[in-house]
Amino acid sequence: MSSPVLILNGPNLNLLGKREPHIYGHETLADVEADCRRTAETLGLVLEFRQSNAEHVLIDWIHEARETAAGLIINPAGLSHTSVSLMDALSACAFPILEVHISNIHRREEFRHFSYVSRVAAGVICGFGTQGYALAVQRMARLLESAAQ
Ligand code: CA2
Repeated sequence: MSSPVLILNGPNLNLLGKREPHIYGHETLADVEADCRRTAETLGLVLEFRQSNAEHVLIDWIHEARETAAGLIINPAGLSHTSVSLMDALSACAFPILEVHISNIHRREEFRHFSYVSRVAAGVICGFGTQGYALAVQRMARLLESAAQ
């Protein structure tokens, strides 16, 4: 079986669809996972989809992914704006990394405009709502295809 694309979700994204629908919409994280799986299936990709509220758990998963994954899609949530450690873990990965934000972080508070993760990501999707995840899966398929040629 081919190596999976890992989709990681950071702190508080387990609340998606349950609070603040005016910012993040009505879809839950389970809905997002289902959407990503549908997209991945049409593209022949295998997915792993995870969420944690703990920075160290996300970092451990990134370390594990260095050995097992073909690529990584991450919504680092609030850690985007604060975590040098998450950026360092990601910078040790050889595969493509795509960053997703549901909201348009550039239209929001100043402190959300900067992301450490963007410095190590091949691309960033933000402001496309939860649809951004499936778009990132499509982009990842294209990047992996090009890398294989
Ligand atoms: O727009 C995004 O996807 C964010 O990564 C979401 C983070 C936020 O800190 C980033 O600046 C932008 C927040 C994730 C928490 O999600 C919630 C969802 C529903 C209710 C409360 C929080």
